Amino acid sequence: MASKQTLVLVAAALAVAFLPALAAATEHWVGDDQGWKLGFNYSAWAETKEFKVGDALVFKYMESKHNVVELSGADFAACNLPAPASAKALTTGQDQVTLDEAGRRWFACGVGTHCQQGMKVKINIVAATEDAGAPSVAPPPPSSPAAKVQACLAQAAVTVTAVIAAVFVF
Ligand SMILES: *[C@@H]1O[C@H](CO)[C@@H](O)[C@H](O)[C@H]1NC(C)=O
Ligand SMILES: [Cu+2]
Repeated sequence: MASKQTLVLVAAALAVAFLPALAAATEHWVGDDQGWKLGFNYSAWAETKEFKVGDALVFKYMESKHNVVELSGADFAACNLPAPASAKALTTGQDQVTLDEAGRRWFACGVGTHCQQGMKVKINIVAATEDAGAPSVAPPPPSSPAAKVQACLAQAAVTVTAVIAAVFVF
């Protein structure tokens, strides 16, 4: 019996721990449906997004035409690219980059003069918890059914945890 209660407690605790994380992680398709290409303003694109620790970037492009290189801020500004054929370039045509810590990261296309032509993007990554109160990142009010269900689940998990904890204590 005790083990059953323990299982329930563990399940509830896991639900509480992971629901917010699942809700928060976002995959940002760079350029949205336009992908990674010439003639697109990625600075303007990045300004409309919020990048949080745990999110990921996905660069989607034709691998014969472009690639992705990560640069320092100074190299980014000057479009100083790594040596050609550098192993640093991402070249699959659908490259995923996890944003695993807060700070700035700089990416560009390493082909020809694409970087000079504006095929570059600076990403500002904020801590996942730091901005919870900011209006621009507040979760939408639970108007959608999915959000309601999620809010409900989280609340239920908290309640279950509290009840079980009470059972253990008393
Ligand atoms: C891209 O957008 C940014 C921000 O909206 C703007 O400042 C910049 O001039 C644009 N660049 C080009 C090449 O249009
Ligand atoms: Cu390119």
